[in-house]
Amino acid sequence: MTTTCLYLREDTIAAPSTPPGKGAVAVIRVSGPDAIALCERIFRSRGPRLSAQPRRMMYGTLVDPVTREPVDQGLCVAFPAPRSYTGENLAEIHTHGSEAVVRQLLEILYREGARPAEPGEFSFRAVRNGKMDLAQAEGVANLIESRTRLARAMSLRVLEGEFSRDLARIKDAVVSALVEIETQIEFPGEAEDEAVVQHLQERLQAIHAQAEALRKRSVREQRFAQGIVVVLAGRPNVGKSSLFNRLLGRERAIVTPHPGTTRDSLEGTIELQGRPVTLVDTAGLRETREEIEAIGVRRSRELLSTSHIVLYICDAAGGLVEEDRAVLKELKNRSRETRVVIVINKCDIAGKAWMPPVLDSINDAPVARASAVAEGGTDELLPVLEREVSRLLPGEADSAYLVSARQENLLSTLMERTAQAFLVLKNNSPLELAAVDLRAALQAIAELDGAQTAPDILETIFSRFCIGK
Ligand SMILES: Nc1nc2c(ncn2[C@@H]2O[C@H](COP(=O)(O)OP(=O)(O)OP(=O)(O)O)[C@@H](O)[C@H]2O)c(=O)[nH]1
Ligand SMILES: [Mg+2]
Repeated sequence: MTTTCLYLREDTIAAPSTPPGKGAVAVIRVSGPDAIALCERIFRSRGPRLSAQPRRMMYGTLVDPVTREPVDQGLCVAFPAPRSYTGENLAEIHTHGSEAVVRQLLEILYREGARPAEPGEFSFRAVRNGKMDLAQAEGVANLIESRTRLARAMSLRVLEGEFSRDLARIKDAVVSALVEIETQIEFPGEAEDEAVVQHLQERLQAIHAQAEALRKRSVREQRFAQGIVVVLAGRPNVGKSSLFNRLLGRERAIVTPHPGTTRDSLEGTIELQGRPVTLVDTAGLRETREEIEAIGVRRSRELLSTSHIVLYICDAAGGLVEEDRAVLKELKNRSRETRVVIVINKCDIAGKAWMPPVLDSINDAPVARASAVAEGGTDELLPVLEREVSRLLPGEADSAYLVSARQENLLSTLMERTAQAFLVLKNNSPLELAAVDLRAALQAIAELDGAQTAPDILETIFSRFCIGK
């Protein structure tokens, strides 16, 4: 039986909600039709039964109902359906944070009829029972994984339903436009047609603007988990490690006048305008027979195409040479998404008034002068880097949403299809074509809010969650 089948069952599930290992407290969650009755069988307290005191913590002893052996003392609370996280009967058992206690209680629960929960199955049930939509559930997963204040705020906004409300507004507008288009298709030839079509065109333009705004507010979660990755690369001795240290604000990497100083890549994290950035210093790119350096060079090349931004450094004396152009050309072929900034370092030697020789534009990369040693040496570079970083983590962080790659793709589809529908009307093409686009837009919305998401996709989404959530 596949996991998908398990997700779709309506039985009673149980799982630890706290991470494994020792801790002050461990929490076990049980959800499903028998959840509360099951906990009543193993929880003995002096007070009333669990079901008689919903949503109130009770103190008592957890007992194996078969052997009557006490397992631990703890707290129990019942959340009868529908007022629970999952929308089903749900109970929580709070025990001492001991692996032995948790293991034994789970064994008892499974023996007494509960099934081990799949990852994210509690949240899956919350979605199934209309407690939240799929977008909100993904917000929960992102919130749990948040490592920065910004990422947390952006996930919470999704979890609280702000994203879903924006989406619902677009959905309503698309549905009513589609109804109107279909009416036009069915009853053509009325006198006021032209005005109606004109009006529809304006509406579709507005819908597209809304979809575009939502897409722009949404930032992919990977970029926050790790930060924007900025790799400093270039030939040996151009000052990569010196600039790395300068941007980092401390002497992290070794700097010497000898080419080939850096062998291995080094990472450091900074924040640029509140956005997390991981700087990576790399070994200088050159042909070498030296074994360790050669490995470093290979690693540098790999890092280039997996980074978000490359600061490609040359020095003011040498500028960009043929080898540099070859590296940048290869990079362009390997990774279309990587942004390149060309940095001309050691401008202090060339003198303040020095301007780079006209560089023919390579990969449309912006060029910034710098000096790793002079005062104000990063004044030109920093704003360029900040601009590139903010392009990747766009929007005011205060109003942005953190989304998954899947959601990002669906939002792009929504944006493209609404644009298409608008163009169909603008170009006086057959209305049927606009209807096709709008239906595709609705499909994307349905996959975003979970109204219509295929079981295998649901499985992939929820398997990202921890067990017990
Ligand atoms: N005058 C001047 N010297 C610099 C500047 N940046 C680096 N240097 C010097 O250039 C030499 C090489 O600097 P590194 O930072 O080690 O260069 P690198 O690109 O990391 O070199 P590898 O690790 O060998 O690839 C050192 O002697 C630095 O002090 C600069 O902006 N101005
Ligand atoms: Mg170096």
